[in-house]
Amino acid sequence: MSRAGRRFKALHANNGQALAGCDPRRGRRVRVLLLLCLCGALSLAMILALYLSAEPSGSLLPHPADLIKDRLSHKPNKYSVAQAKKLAGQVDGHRLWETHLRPLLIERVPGTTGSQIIRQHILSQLRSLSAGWTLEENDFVSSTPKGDVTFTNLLAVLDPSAPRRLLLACHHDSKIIPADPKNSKRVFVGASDSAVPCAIILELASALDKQLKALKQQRSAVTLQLVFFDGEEAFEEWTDTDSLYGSRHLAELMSRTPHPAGSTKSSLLQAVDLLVLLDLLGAPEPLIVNHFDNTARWFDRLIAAEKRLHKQGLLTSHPSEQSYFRKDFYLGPVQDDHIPFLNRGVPVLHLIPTPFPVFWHTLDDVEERMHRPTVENLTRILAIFVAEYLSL
Ligand code: 1BN
Ligand code: ZN
Repeated sequence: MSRAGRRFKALHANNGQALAGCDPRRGRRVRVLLLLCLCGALSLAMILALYLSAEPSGSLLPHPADLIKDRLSHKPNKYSVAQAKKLAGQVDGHRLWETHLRPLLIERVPGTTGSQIIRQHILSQLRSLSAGWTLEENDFVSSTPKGDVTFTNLLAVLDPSAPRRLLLACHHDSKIIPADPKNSKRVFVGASDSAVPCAIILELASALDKQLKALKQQRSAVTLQLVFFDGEEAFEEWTDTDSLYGSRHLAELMSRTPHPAGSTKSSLLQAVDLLVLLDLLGAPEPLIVNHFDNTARWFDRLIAAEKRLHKQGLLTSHPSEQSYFRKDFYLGPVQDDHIPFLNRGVPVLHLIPTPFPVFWHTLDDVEERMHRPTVENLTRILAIFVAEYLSL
């Protein structure tokens, strides 16, 4: 017999001797125990493997289906009379007009110096706040009837890592409209289209600054994002390709940006609870209707805020409790920056007056045609809406 064979035989014999010396029932119990230990170790290994193969930072990340569920079940924090009064009082009409709006009232055609000036103004206003916005200049080049143009969307997010976002948006570009042939200084400044909406959003950020700072510190599940689109206007005739340059670019970009970072399941677009788009605001007596059934309950919050502020005497030049936000008529949908988002399933509130102001796309869309009390009232209503949505 070889040495190896002898060794095997010896070991086998020893083993046999050891076992033979024990109680056979005890041997069975030891084997069962060993089997149970093995099963336990295998289960632990499988759990560990599943954990490691899951999304980065673990299985606590939201699933798209959960995001939709959370969005649909989202409850606003309905404010008391005293809270509404305090919030409305934080809106400063003078700051809105003098600080935010005035510098925007210049020509702002994409790719021009005017555009660069007003973008710096928007960014510097947001930088001056204490909430700590994360700012981004989203540049891209697109082919237009006037050749290749560089566009820049401006994005401001309070907490980029929050699972969900409320988006407030407007467009910062102005349409190319020839100056008055009799007075070359009379150029198109698009006061309602859309300098005033941009100023309203800046004033909301200023008025709610303290509360937004606290919201960020709480690491709330829903955060606020501000979007100032470039290139909403057509360079020539409005077509699918000559219009909405910035919103088409951003909706596409957000749809292919994983969110949270590294996720393979959900995108930044799916993180959008609601897109609130402001356009053509500033003229007196705007009639703003609800365009979408799936956001009707949010439109109702605007109606409720308008009624409440009216009853409290916190709106000026406001004849009846339901003057602006109306459910009693409808003139049809309007093309605008919400379309690329709507087409991808994002819930939208489109806050645009219908009919349009009479001076729409004319050189008369100027500061003098704007109605300061209306702009201030709309900002107060929106302040309540945003504060209730985010539970500020
Ligand atoms: C809104 C403000 N729009 C342009 N400036 C969009 C629009 C374009 C709406 C053409 C209707 C017709
Ligand atoms: Zn326009």
